[in-house]
Amino acid sequence: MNTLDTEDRPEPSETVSSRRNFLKGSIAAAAAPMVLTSRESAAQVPLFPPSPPTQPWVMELPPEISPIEPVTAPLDERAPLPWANVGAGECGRGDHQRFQELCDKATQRGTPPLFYQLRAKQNDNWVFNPAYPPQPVWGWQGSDGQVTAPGPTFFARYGQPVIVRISNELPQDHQGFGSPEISTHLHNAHVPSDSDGYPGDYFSPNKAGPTLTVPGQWRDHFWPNTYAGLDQYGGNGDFREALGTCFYHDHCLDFTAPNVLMGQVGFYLFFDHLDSGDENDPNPKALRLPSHPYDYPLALQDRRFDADGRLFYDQFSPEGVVGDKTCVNGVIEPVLRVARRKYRLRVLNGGPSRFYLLNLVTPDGVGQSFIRIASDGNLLPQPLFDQFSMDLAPAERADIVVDFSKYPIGTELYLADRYIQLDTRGPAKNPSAVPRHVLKIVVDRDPPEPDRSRVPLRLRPLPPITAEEKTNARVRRFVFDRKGVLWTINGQLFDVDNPRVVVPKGGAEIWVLVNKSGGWHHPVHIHFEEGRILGKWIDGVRVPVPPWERGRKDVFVLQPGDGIGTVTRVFLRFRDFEGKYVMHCHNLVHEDHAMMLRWDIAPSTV
Ligand SMILES: [Cu+2]
Repeated sequence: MNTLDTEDRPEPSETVSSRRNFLKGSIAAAAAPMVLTSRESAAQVPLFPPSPPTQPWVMELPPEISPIEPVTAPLDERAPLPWANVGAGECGRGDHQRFQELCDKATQRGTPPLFYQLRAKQNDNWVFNPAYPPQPVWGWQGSDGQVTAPGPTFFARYGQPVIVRISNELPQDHQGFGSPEISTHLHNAHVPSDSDGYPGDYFSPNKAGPTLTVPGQWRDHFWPNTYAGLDQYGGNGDFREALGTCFYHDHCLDFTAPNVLMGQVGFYLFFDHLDSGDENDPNPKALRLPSHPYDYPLALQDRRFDADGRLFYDQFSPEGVVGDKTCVNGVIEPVLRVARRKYRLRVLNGGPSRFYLLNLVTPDGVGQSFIRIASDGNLLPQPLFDQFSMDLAPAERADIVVDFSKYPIGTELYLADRYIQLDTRGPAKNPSAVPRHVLKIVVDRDPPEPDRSRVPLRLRPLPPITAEEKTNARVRRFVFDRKGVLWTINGQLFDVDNPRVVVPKGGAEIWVLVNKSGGWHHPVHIHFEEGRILGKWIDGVRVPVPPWERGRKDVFVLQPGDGIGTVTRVFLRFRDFEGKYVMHCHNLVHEDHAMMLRWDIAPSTV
């Protein structure tokens, strides 16, 4: 395969490979971290000056979101193909797996594949807050022509595949942090390897990642919107494996954190016959959860700004920069106006590094209850009533239902964070007594129609795991640690070209995730299929798995222990597709500094 090695990449990528090589060298050379605070130190010292003051509660979020619309697929030489159309400007990706089969099946069902265009573009005049100057972000342009960061939200339906043509129109002469090559990952969706946004699959008009053959202006992603278990369940998959709240984000090798900070994130919501997105659905099986426009995604992202109010980041520091401002859907301290009725709020920690302990509070700090219905985008088997907080590590999601009908018009509430976090190692043990408000919610109207939505006592059942499956599962152990100034898994850095683990297609395994890096939290994300936590141990003592972690998850938060460390056992299946995937720390700073592992699904020999 004619690959372009990272060593061949021109500026700014040469800087990267030099950085990587420099840091690799420093592992052997440096017995102790050079620029870092001691990893054993529990002290939290701010490494960077705080962001300048902002003007809170001035910017308004739109009262409802508008999903991206599909467009007509071109019928000319740029028509979507299962293989890379390099002659028409596509980068040299792998062939789409099961493309014809899944598209034909969907067409027979009366839901033929949809085609979308998503263009990564710079918006020169993004306003994070009125106190800061308009400045460039790397957003997405969808069907409405606006370039926004986060990008447009997809409403996807299980059983109806999509082909998303992502074009890279970012300024290729970019200076500063971030690198204008992209590889877009649809977080944990059941997606074939060629469309998973593998870190080595980054592309631009003149650069190709090491796992692509040639550069290109654009790239088609085949997202089949299929449940896991295609081959076991008559080609349709297992509806118990559905995702709901999902997001797409850049996964470019070495540059995920700065590229995500620059804006390369957007929501992707899945619906099916149960979670149908219609609270008036006459289908008796439909859950009828609060639906659009009362279904609202909220992406929280930590960012830091310099003295002039410009986005700041140090991409060469293996400790990165923790943001002290929390953007909600791209703006700081915005207002969301809601009607007096139930809402489904889909809260995403979009990273890169901050953890949140979120409460819904009155202006004088009184906690308000809500119902939690999903973790990491997966509906729980039963709703959790009377919840007051959500603990969200980078990439974790919580779907909650809040009933605003109990508040009079004019009520003001806040979504507030109570974690204290001064660096990227994770939050301090004791949360703050004083909540930090990140979003103001104003109950400002009665709904125009009666609220027929509900939260049923049963949501989505969990797929069973048999005792036999657990007994037969191969067990692998992965230790997340630190070596010199970089981050490692089982003592090794990320190797983009070679799998460290090869699993058989159709198999099931137990992965034991161990955190020995004293003081550092690692929210570990395993691509492809959701896992189930079988058990957790802190310093050798088994601890209960909280109810919101007892469903399917794709992020496993490895907290630090005070002694020998923490252990989480996860049951995973690997079905339907083949090829390369990754497991990595979703503290994007750790990911960029090599805490990532390539694992491949090999064809089943059975
Ligand atoms: Cu980490």
